Amino acid sequence: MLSNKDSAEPRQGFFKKLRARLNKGDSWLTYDLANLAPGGKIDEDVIDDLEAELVMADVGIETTERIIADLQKSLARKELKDVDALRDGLRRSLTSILEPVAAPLDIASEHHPYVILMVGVNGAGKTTTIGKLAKRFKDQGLTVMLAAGDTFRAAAVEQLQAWGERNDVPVVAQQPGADPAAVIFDAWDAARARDVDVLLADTAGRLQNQQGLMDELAKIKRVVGRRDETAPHEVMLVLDASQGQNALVQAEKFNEALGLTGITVTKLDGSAKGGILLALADKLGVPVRFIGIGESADDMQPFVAAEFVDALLSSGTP
Ligand SMILES: Nc1nc2c(ncn2[C@@H]2O[C@H](COP(=O)(O)OP(=O)(O)OP(=O)(O)O)[C@@H](O)[C@H]2O)c(=O)[nH]1
Ligand SMILES: [Mg+2]
Repeated sequence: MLSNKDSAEPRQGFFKKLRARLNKGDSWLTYDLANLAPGGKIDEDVIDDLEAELVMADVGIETTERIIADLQKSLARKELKDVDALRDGLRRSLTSILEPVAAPLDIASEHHPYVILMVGVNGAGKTTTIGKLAKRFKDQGLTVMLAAGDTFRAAAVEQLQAWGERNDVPVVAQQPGADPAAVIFDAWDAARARDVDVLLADTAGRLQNQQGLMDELAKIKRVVGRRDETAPHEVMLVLDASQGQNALVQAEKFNEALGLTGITVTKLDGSAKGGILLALADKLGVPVRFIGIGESADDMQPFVAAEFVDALLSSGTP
């Protein structure tokens, strides 16, 4: 197995940026914790207020209930003596929800090429994520090829080619309007001929309720499978965190249509509070591979549950 190796240093820098950028540096959880319990005493009222905060932060009602039930048990056992104890309880609960989906993407070397099919709604960050991944894989010593499977949007091919040039990786493209399945099929042949390690396939954005376009993705998946029945090895959904609970609906529908194997959550640097990751983990259970906190290639790193919870619980100014 060739794995995604990350040195500690960029990781530290990423955590600082994540903490500073998530919800614009405002730690809604800790800020509110101190405010919710001004006298420092934790009681049912504080837990009720916290419940409302979690729901508003995109955690969703059912997942919030799960977290609140955990805290109520601790309260009944008289374990929540003060705000610190409440924060520790929250940390345990959030980590236990996120830990199971924090499974890094492993590029298995027996698949040549290892095919990653990128899907998602318009503007979620698919093409940018491909560019960032191309750089990451190249830096790890893997050879990479990109397939311009978005033949629909006028500038999509140029956008992918720009990432290809920047990272010095080849891009397989056809004319606008070409059948995306054919583009990706041909790209597979080119990748195999050149003994490329990873083939990253872009697709056009589409809404989860556009049945014809969802069927098109299923076709792409089938067609790639004709060359290598184990491909695509990763069907990765890209989700824009600022879409809140709607991102969960997207994830459920794309999962039904395609059987997702991984998710990348982008735009955690905007107004997003990040609660959507808890909802995704709890309700869907598909591994969250990467999180994105900006437009540059360094602004995306593998998802680490404990680190993310730390960013939620600590304020932006260390
Ligand atoms: N702030 C921020 N912007 C991002 C992030 N990821 C992507 N973007 C920006 O989001 C915009 C859309 O990204 P694309 O990669 O073109 O999205 P797409 O899913 O390929 O879009 P379509 O091909 O139109 O469906 C671009 O301006 C990106 O730079 C992120 O993590 N943070
Ligand atoms: Mg795109």
